[in-house]
Amino acid sequence: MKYELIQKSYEIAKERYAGVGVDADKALDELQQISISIHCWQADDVTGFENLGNLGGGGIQATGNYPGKARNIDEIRQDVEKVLTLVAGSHRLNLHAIYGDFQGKIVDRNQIEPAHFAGWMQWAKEKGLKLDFNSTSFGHPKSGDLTLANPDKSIRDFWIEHTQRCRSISEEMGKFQNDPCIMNLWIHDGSKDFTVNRLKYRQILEQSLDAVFAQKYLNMKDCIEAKLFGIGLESYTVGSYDFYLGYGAKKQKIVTLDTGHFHLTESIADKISSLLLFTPEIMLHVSRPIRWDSDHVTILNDDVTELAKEIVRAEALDRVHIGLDYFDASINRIGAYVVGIRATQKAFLQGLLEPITKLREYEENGQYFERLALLEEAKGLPWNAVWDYFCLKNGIAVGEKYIAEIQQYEKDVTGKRV
Ligand code: RNT
Ligand code: ZN
Repeated sequence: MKYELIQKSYEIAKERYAGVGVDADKALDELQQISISIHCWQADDVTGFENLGNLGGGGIQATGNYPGKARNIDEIRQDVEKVLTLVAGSHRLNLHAIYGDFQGKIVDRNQIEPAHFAGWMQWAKEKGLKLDFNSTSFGHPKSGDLTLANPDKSIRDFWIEHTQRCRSISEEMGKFQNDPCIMNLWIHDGSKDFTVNRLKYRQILEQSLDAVFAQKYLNMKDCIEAKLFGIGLESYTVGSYDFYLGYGAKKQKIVTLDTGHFHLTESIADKISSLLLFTPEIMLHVSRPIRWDSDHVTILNDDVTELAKEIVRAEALDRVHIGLDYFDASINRIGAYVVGIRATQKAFLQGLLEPITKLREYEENGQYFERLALLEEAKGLPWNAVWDYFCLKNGIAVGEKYIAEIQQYEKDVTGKRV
């Protein structure tokens, strides 16, 4: 599409939006400010770079064997750098503890240190990225079914030590980048079958978390992620939503909402306004569950747009951290990133372009037909012309143009990884 055409389409769209009381220029400025925390683990199917021998455990699973996955730190960085050329805005990279620079050495999880992430910090700074972090409970000889909630003190202490170290690494990252590092804590702890001591494991987890969070930090923020169930751990999840919502509200921790971690008919969007009242901030893991927590690539669907709209409606963009969490090993992984990031941005753009003043007015007047009609009409307003202009303004591929760029990268780079 020609430059002038995109520009012209935008001018027309802008006028159309002005007609329903929406300032498209302002929406563009706000979209520009939205950072997405890009998960590093789509690049290599959640493998990481430890030299410990992954013994499984953890209830998550990447499926597919599309060629070209990143095999080392340099390749992940190269892939992320490619992704950044195809998306607008300034973003963050979300690392897991298993992605440290261990230099071929065996560094167990209770031995990791900020030094193992110094290279990441330096590189991120050069690329204008901020870092976020995650402790890693899965894929380790001591993972089993229970980590922080394990009644065996030696195993539990191992994971407490790991998680404490992750917090201190996050603190160093936050200091280094002069912006708080958001550290997510998700553990898979649970049980395959009927569990009769449900309270016991939750009590243990509460105590472990208290120990983990005892140290106060200024340059990192903690968030805790609940889940409905994991593979092989279907009957009982120690860290359920009730558990973490309760813990988060009581201890003022950020609760992470992974869009794949709830019953499939549950609205994640509806949780935003409640969490905002009782917890300090919100962390999102935007994903796409198909029949279960399948971690398909995020796309622009109703779930994601509703979520984005609720955040914008609540004027909570400064209290919500937007992260992605999916891992599809069956398609081009760079493509998976770009589709998911762009979809998330489009969803927020739609939220920012919502004729909210008029909608609220209708609602307050009890004009429910009018509210419904405007919601319907708003779906068809020319948001995509605004989106194209956003891409143009940022000097990145407009529309489907990025497909060819990714194909080229596959030819030149990922396709040669065997
Ligand atoms: C698992 C959680 C968790 C992980 C990552 C790798 O169900 O969603 O966030 O996906 O930590
Ligand atoms: Zn998640």
